This record gives sequence, structure tokens and C-alpha cells, in this order.
Amino acid sequence: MLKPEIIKELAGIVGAPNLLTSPEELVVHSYDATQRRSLPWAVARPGTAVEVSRILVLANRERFPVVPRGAGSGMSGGSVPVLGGLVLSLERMNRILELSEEDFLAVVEPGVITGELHRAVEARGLFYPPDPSSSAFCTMGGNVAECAGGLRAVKYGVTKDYVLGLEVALPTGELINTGSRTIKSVAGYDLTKLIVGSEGTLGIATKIIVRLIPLPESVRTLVAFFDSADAAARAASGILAGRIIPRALEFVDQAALGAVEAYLKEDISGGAAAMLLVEVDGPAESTERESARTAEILTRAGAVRVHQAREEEERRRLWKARRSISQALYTIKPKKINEDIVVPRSRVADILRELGEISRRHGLLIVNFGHAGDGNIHTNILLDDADLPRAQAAVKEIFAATLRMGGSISGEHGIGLAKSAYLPMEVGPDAMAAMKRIKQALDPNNILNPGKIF
Ligand code: 2HG
Ligand code: ZN
Repeated sequence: MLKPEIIKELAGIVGAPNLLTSPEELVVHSYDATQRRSLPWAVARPGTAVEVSRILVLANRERFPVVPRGAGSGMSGGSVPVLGGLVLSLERMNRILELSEEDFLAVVEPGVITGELHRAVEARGLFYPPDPSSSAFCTMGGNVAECAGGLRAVKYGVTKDYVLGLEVALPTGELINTGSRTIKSVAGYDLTKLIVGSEGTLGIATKIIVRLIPLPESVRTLVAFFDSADAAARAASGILAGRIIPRALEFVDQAALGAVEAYLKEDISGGAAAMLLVEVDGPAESTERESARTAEILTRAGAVRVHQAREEEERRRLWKARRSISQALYTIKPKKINEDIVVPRSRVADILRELGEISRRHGLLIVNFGHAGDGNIHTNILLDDADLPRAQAAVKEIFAATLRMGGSISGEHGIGLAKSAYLPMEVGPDAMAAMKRIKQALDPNNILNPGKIF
């Protein structure tokens, strides 16, 4: 609980209307997309970096937890106030501050919705490639905190590849600037990269400078259906082996297709066992050539049907279906454990085979979909409460198999609460200790997003 005088002090910092304590507001700020929940003691909605910094200074003085929050769409419990404390919502800091065509960059506040940044830069013929499935509602601050990946990482990389610099409120309240407005900068340690993906445990980004690139001139979207998941996975590798790097190369298995078809009430796959959704982009001539080559590779790899989506409406429908899978899976079972394992791209077919074996061995329904092009597979164990012990055993086997193949237990969702017990499986004891020393150095009182990662 926060003492009344602290509540008063917080209200003095953010303004009374932006300090929320009603039971309804506490519930609204208690959960994320993992369905984990824990009530905060209060919610503050600062409007400036200075307010963020003053809140952190107060939190250090009074030793209460501060949990930064964007849209609450995270997939690992990162914004869930598991130890209570103050949720610090960045929703009011939602301005695009600058869009520089000369320097190819945008400067945004953390509460900007990623999809809004996409629209703003694309209207100027520029492109911000990172595109999480949730881009219609997730925020740039959340993307930075988690180092969001998404649908276009296979060709363009992930959030950290685009962040040039940050203004950060450190856990002890100092406001610092990292990086710069330049492509190059090696002045000291790379604090930008340290903060990106630190899951709101090392600082709160209050301003974000991102690199932009020219908007690709044209895009072609292909969809291919297969009679087995294995054939689809091998076809995905075949595209890359053909030296084509599509901007998206997504895999969806039969159960995921069934769920999203029921959810959206439309038939997409005609009952196929797996689907690949492939998108190539670039100058018109090369896109034409690459899409023709891709169609050829898919057909040779055994696709039962390959189709190029020519109409914008069809593209939109296909992507809507892909982006809806995560929610649609709840129509099958009331709970899911969703993982975002990532393996070297050449091992996608191997890991899918292994996942099939784990699912059979434990008698669990495991659904797979995701970013086959970069090896990042969303393995979702769908379950009722009674399945939980078996599901937990399966998760451990899934991570062990992933690591055996040279992969990582989290490609883009972060460790948060969901995977903290498993992090030592991947990160050795000395590296764990080094990470903890960094946390301790920057947040000596452990007030910023405590209980996450470790
Ligand atoms: C996606 O790619 C998201 O759609 C969510 O990362 C994945 O729910 C999931 O497993
Ligand atoms: Zn994803």
C-alpha cells in the first residue's frame, strides 16, 4: 500500500486526474496478454520525462515498486505489477515529435502506437520495418522494452536494429541520453542496446529515436498450402536456400488455421495441414521476379496450392487472419502457454518434428505458428487446468530441444514472469551473475519492475 501522503505527492507530480486509485482502474492496469494478473496499489500517468524522473526519485526514497506499462499487450508478464506498487502508464506521452526526411529518422514518445508511426512515416515515403502482430495497439515504448520482433524481422531485423538513441529515466531518476541521431556512434558503452530489450528493469525510455529507410516500392504476397507441417517447413527453408529473403515468411499449422477460421468465420485454407504466408518487397522488377521464383520454389517443394494475392483486400484479409491467431487460440481451450522459441533457420523442420513428439508423449494439444523465416516459432500449449503439470513438463522439454539445436528460449516476447524460471537453462551462471550485477548497479533499491527476468 502507498501511504496517503505519498499518494498526495504523486498526485502533485502528475496532476490529480492522472493519479488513479479506483478499483476499476487498478483492475484495468493489472494484467497483460499472458492473462497473468496482480493488482497495483495505484496508477500514475505522467505527461513528461521530468515527471517520470520525479516519480522514480520518490520511489527510491520510499522504496515502492514502479512498473512501467505501454498498452499491456506484452506476452511474458513484463507489465504485470506482480509485487504491487505503482503502475507507471506511458499512454499520455504519445506524440511523434519529429520526422526527419533528411536524416531518415523519427523521434517519438513511448506511448506512440507502433501502427500510427507506420502510417505517419509511410505517408512520407519512409518505412519503419519492425511490425509486431499487435502493431494496431502496442506502443513504441513497449516495443523498445521488449525488443519486439514481429512479422518483418526475417528481412529487416528487430526493434534494436532501428533504435539510434534514447532518452531514458534511470531507476534512480536521472534522465540520460544514449546514442545519437547518427547511424554511427561508438562513444562509450552502447547503453541504447543495453536498454532495448531490458524489459523495463533498467530504465524507462521517455524519448525514442528510430532509424527509417525508404518505403519499398512494391510488395507481393503469396500464400501456399501444404499437406503436412513438415512440407511447409521444408519449403520455407527452400525459399531462403534459393537466396530469397522475403520480408515476411510465416508458418501456420492446421490447428492454428482451424482456430482462426472459426474465430473470423471464414475459410482460408480449405482444410490444408499447413500454410505459408510469404511477402517479398523491393523495386517493382525485382519483386515480380522474386515472387515468381518463390511461387516456383513453393510448388517444387510440394505445395498443394500456391496463390498470389493480387487485390489489396485479399492481402488485408490474410494478414488480419495471421495477426488474429494469438487471440483465436482461446476459442479452443480456456488457457494457453505461449512460447516464442527461436532456432537457427535451418532447424525449423527439426524443431516442429520434435514439438510433435513432445505433444504426443504428453497427450497435449500443441499448436505452432509464427515467423518461420527467422526461426521464431510460437509454440502454444492449449490447456485446461488439469493439463497444467504435463504442460510444465513439456515446456522444459521444448526449451531443452530448442537449446540443443543452438536456439534461444525467447525470440521476441521476453523473459518477464513467464520464463524467468527457465532463463538459467540458456544463460550460464556467470552470465546470470553479470546480468544481476548490471541490474544492481543501475537499480540499487530494486524498485524498477522488480520480480521480472530473474
Ligand atoms: C505473433 O506473432 C505474436 O502473433 C503472438 O508474437 C504469438 O500468441 C503468440 O504465441
Ligand atoms: Zn510473433
